[in-house]
Amino acid sequence: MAIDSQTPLRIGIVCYPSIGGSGILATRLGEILAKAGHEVHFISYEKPFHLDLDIPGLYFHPVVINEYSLFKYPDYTLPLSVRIAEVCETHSLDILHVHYAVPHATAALLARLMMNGAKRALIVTTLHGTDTNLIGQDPHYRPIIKYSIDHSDGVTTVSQSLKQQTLDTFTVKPPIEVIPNFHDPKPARRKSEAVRSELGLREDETLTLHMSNLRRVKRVGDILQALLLLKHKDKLRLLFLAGGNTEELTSQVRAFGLEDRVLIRTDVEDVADYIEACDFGVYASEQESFGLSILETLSHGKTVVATRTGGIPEVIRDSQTGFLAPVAAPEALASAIDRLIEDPDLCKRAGEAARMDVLSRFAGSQIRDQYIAFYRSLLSQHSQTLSNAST
Ligand code: GMT
Repeated sequence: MAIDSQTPLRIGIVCYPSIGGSGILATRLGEILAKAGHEVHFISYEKPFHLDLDIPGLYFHPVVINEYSLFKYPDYTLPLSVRIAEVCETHSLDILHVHYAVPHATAALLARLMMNGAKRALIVTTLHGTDTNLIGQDPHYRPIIKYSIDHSDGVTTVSQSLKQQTLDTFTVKPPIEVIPNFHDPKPARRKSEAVRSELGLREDETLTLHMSNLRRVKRVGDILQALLLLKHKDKLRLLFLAGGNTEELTSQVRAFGLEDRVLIRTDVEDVADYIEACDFGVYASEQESFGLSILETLSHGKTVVATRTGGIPEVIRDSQTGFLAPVAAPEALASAIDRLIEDPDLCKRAGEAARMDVLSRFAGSQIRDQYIAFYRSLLSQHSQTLSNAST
């Protein structure tokens, strides 16, 4: 059956449910697709963090993983593919949108093999970075990543930079569509003064914020070194909203003698409260396909000092909405931070420009419509191919 431009779609979403850019993005996308009247089915080993199942048209299908002593290593891809096939058949999905080629697109392709005869959901694979710049470099995974990308019906990347990296890494067959991430800021629940007082900030202190799952690629040590190099070190406090293991960060802070300058919070749910309470953000990643935390910071009207790498220059307009520095150059980070401490008006102006820029380029409704248009164009090409084959 041909799907006209008004028919609501039935969409499956496969993502990692944990806190992390790709899972957050997939969750928010599913929610706004459901709010726009589409039927959305999440498939994962756990309910994605923050997924609001009270939204009509939104469903969650858990993947059950049993352990067998025969398997030395627990397997996820096979039960995931069985679940995908079940959900595709039971709910007649039009689109299966998988976040990551491996293992999600691979499982979707296996599911397709199992469903011979049933309506074929088109597989859309969104690459978030790891498939290309981490596992894509491993010869033991590379061929299956390329296979999973090549056999997807549509492929998207979250930035132009990741598209180029993907093309340089694999000679992939399907054209790649760039659809950036989005963020609609939530209002803070607490007043900034209350948050600053909870953090023990003096009135004249500037607060900068860094949010990430602390992995080596985030180079948080460079941020600490930048702090040591500041002219105005005594006026700045740095707040980490951290996921992952904070042990290494804590010992680095101690080794640098920065205990009175650095605050670390983990498992924070009311992120908006802390972003609203800060003056600007700071990010020192070595590689970042997009930088969803940066976008989140900018969306609250806070400018950002960050490294010029990957997709970051597509998110930040240098010297307008934020300030870019080379990777692994703490002195450049320090001079950008000093400038913002010295010139609070510049900090506020750049933050306001950032808020407006996010609204005009990265609003949820705009990016949702880009995905819907992409899904519909694939469906219409597919029905054209079927009708050509039958004549
Ligand atoms: O980098 C992370 O901490 C998480 C990772 C993920 O897989 O969720 O983030 C990747 O995807 C995000 C959403 O598209 C991007 O905003 C991040 O830039 C990207 N991380 C890297 O490229 C290192």
